[in-house]
Amino acid sequence: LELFPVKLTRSDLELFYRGFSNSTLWPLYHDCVRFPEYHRRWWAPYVQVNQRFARAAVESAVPDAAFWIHDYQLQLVPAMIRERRPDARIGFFLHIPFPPVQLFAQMPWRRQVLEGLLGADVIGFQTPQSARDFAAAALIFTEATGDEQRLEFRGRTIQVDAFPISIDYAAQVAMAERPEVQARSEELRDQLGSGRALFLGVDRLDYTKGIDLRLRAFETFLGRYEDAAEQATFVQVAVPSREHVPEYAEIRTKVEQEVGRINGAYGEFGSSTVHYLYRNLPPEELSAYYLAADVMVVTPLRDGMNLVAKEFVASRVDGDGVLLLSEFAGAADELEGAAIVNPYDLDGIAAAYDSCLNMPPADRRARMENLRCQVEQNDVFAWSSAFLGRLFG
Ligand code: ADQ
Repeated sequence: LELFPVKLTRSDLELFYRGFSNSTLWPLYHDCVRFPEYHRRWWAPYVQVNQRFARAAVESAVPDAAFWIHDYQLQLVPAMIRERRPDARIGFFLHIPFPPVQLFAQMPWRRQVLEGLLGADVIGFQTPQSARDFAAAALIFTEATGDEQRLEFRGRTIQVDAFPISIDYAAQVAMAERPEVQARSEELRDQLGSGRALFLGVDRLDYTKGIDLRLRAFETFLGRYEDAAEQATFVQVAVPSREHVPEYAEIRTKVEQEVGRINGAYGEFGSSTVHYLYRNLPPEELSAYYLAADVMVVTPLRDGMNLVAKEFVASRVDGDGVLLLSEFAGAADELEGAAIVNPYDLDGIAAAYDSCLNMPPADRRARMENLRCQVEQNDVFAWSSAFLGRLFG
């Protein structure tokens, strides 16, 4: 494998990355849970950086190379490569949701973005809904014709479909089976104190992940159910992310205030009710946390897929543990056996915390077995074969 870096300047980082990619596209594509900003001074660098990637890809590729372009930062690259290599096979995969037409319509450069993507032969999404939303937008805002799965555009046929991404299941299992990971998991459980249930959240610290709301729901849960504070602990592991984007600084403050408030009200000397780690953890350590949890709480307001949910499932080599999953994560389309919640419904989440804790062990195990089968069969290798099979098929 050879890598060819494409250099970004400080100004690209500001305008292309923090600006157009993460303050325009990211919120727009996640249900506008924050206000997307539209600035011409961000759009121009987005076009330029995409040009630079397209040029670098073509220059480093052998004559009959195929191209596989990933994610929202590079949506113009397919058409830019197509211009230079009209006969190339080009695939594009979007890792985040594609928004409904009513929201996508906001974007001043909607036609250009769609035409950029339509340079590909296969355009892949995480869910059938995103694939449908994209096709609908292309039919409305460009001269493309066709249906949800096959579009005709400027004399070419473009296939549109869902390819739900996944994880390396076998590698995750092997890690969870390592004696030092098992020992670490035991140690984490011991530190909690006997009989205490562990709720776990693991996310990039992003406002789409619903971390603040799930903590507020935990506060509601503690207030509503007798002895809940003695029986349950919440561990939230949050990876620092996009700290220079103002909305990310804001969500961090919100989460940290919530943690402080819960511990102020419910913590005891020497034992907190919520444990909050703002850092990256090594994969083995993360695996030990997954293995130690009673309830894995994955409640994004909107998420393309969510690999944490799948990593948790694969790590449960003991066949136990409950996955509480937002209906707005792509993973909810696939993962039958998870307990599903509406991440906006605080009372609903609080009630789900209680029912997850009290789920009969046989039910819990049956659900987990079902979940593990699904992730095992649909691992990341199945995902890439499905996509590439379509591209070369
Ligand atoms: P993300 O939004 O980053 O990905 P996710 O799919 O959950 O979300 O992946 C997060 C990754 O970060 C996981 O592999 C997880 O193990 C790791 N991670 C989380 N917390 C960590 C910590 N404290 N320390 C170390 N590692 C940590 C985007 C989309 C998703 C989509 C993926 C893949 O937003 O919807 O599933 O791409 O397509």
